[in-house]
Amino acid sequence: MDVKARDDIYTYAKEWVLEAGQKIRDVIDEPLTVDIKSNPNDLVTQMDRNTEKYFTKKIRSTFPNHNILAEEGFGDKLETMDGTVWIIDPIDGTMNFVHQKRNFAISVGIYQDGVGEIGFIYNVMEDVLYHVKKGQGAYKDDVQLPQLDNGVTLEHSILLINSTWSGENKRINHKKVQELVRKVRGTRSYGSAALEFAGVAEGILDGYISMKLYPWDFAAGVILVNEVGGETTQADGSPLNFITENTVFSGNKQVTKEIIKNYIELY
Ligand code: 2AM
Ligand code: CA
Ligand code: CA
Ligand code: CA
Repeated sequence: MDVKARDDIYTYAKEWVLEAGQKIRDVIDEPLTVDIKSNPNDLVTQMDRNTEKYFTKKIRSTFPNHNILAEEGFGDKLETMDGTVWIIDPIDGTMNFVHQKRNFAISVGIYQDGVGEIGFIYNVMEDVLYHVKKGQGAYKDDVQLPQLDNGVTLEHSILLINSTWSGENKRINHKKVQELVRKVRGTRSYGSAALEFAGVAEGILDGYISMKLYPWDFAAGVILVNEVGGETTQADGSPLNFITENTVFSGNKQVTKEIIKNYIELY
């Protein structure tokens, strides 16, 4: 992507992310309409939809040639990552948004022909913005994030792992996962994939495993983690697919290598 064009897109995107966050904070104490999607724990609110609509409207009027992939269905039906693609999760961590009124994020990743160029993860209630332009450093607000310490071993790691590994349809060796949980120093689960990626990029969490994420959950996070020298793949080590759901595995390269080699057994 041309440097001037990228700076231009970055500037608009940053302004929209911050403004969308402000709009959410403005109404955080007002009553919510909570609807159920695929199952009783899969929630969506009018703020998820309103925030997504805010982005799609801005993008379509400012960059009519760009494509949009977004969770709540106001984007485009994409079959490829050709061209400029905005991948948007208007509220990542909706359950936290509903139950806690915190610990959720706006996630925006911008890709050019499949290459991640710009990423934003905005912790709305903390007003903390993680942002990255590929090759120009990853930042938490104004502070540049250092490269990950690839010397951290599994014994000294904090691993993010959510309950998706336990699903009956997930063909993963549960015994191995138990061994892994015992091996690491500690486990965590925050309930917002985007904030979990941000924690990995910040180096305060060493690895992240989820057996089910969609492109909008990881689009920005992947760019952020790459920029600090980490890596993100599917759980078997193969590249992520941006068109469908994925198993996802992210972290410093030492930890991901060791986990994939010794602890992930997929059938
Ligand atoms: P969401 O809040 O945008 O839906 C929770 O562990 C993380 O998984 C959140 O990032 C959440 O994103 C995502 N998530 C929630 N329900 C999901 C589902 N049914 N399938 C895939 N990801 C889901
Ligand atoms: Ca959702
Ligand atoms: Ca999400
Ligand atoms: Ca969401």
